[in-house]
Amino acid sequence: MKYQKWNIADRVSDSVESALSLPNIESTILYNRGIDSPEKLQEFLFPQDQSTNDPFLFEDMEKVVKRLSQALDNREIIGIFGDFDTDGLSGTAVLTFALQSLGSIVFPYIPHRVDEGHGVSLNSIEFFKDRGVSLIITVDCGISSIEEIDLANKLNMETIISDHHTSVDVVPDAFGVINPSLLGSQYPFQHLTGVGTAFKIVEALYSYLNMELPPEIYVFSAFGTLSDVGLMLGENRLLAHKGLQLLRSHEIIGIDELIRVAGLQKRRISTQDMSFGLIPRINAPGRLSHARLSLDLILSKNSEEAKIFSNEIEELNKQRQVVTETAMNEAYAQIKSQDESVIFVGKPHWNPGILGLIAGRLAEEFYKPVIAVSGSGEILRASARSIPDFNLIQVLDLCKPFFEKFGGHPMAAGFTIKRDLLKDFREKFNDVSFEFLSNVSKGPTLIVDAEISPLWLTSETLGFLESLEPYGKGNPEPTFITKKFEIIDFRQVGNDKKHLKMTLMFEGRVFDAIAFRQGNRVLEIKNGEFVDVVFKPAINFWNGKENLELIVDDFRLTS
Ligand SMILES: [Mn+2]
Repeated sequence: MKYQKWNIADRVSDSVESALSLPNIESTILYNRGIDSPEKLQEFLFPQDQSTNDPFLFEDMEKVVKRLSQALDNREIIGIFGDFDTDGLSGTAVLTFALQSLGSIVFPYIPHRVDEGHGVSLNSIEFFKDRGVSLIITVDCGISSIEEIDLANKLNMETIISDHHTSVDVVPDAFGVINPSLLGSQYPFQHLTGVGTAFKIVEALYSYLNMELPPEIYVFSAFGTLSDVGLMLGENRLLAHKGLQLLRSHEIIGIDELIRVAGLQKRRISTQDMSFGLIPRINAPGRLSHARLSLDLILSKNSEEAKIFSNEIEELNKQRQVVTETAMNEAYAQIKSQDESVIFVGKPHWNPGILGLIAGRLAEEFYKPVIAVSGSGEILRASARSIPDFNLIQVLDLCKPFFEKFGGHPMAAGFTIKRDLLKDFREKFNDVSFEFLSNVSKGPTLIVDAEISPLWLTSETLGFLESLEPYGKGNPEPTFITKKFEIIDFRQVGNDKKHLKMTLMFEGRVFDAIAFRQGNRVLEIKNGEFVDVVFKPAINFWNGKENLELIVDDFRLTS
């Protein structure tokens, strides 16, 4: 992408360098992530169980754990209701696996994305009742399901809510609520994900029963933690880090099958493999058919069955890619005729499950707020994605009378709207956005960790960079700049010549570089010219060989 501004961090002083006992570039990268003492360094590089918070700091945890242990003693049937994205699915897997391992009969329930939508569904309450459930636990949702939990109460089922979403209304009348974002929560780490919150319940229960947590619990937790764009520090970093490590070394039938169909190497699974390889596959069934398939795979204990599930998921993921690509091309055609400061795209036939993907990609590419709409009935569905400093929820809130339903975060939201109101809403949204956008910068800023010579990249320094994983918010993947690379070759690659591949030379050494989705910038460069390149180093496995490749964020001709 072409960035408006490059922001290159200063190198650290000698005193930081000697405090961390690491060379200057390494120290600079760590300092940029708030690490300035040996203690912080130790905790960051080797997150330990001891550094997590006591789960009993949640106000309701003690009574929740006692209730669960009573349910185990009385052989009660337990229902788990989880959201349909990777966070909710992995949280459902954590609770289901943990309780089944303790001998419980558990019925997990995942709602259909379009037919049932977010939050506890009335269908599920009936489903649980029919199966003799007496205790329901929600995962990654529930904090605004007042009516549904009232119904459960009426049918003599008790509910434990585990959620990490902030509630705007009154809290439902549940037996217990575990939620780090609850107003007045005493729990010290507010950034837990849905699965992280479910993990804390399991951690508390197992410690109450004096038992060790099975490795599966950590592995499942890593998925939701990495997929929900929470802060990748503190307990989230521990869960993702430990989960990844255990995944590399333990057999977990369902996940192993997913790794196989994705063509990844289990022993070297990285954050990127998770974010771009496994998590999109886990999300695919929920987008195109039913997320239940992914839960069945994650929890599968039979490799024949897991093979069938993972092949089905692979097929759905391929479909998801095709459907998204087609829709993206239709969206580009619509954008051509727009010059507003916000982007509207839509087609009646777009699958509602991919609207968020489309809006997200366009927002990133055009650096504008985007609304993607679909539906052929009277009620249309829409997903909206934003850019930093433009608070979608605030803007949409000013358009509230137009919506049937609406919700989300400052960066991502969704709503349903009557077809006849779409045109007026669009005008209103444009007007309101115009004011808000006057305070937002016109282009994104690229944050660069350090200027380096690419000769700095050795197996040793690449190993150091690997030790900083998992990346995420608060701990972004290290990004570097090298000035004055000579272009010795370049070409467009991929479908529709989407990407730009470059061969670059620096002090006599040659480097492969790829700029994803920047094929259209081919006219900016010529062989023999010099460019300043912002990139992330990556190791590429090809034909059994490891190659260094520079993943290019942006480039400019050297001035
Ligand atoms: Mn979540």
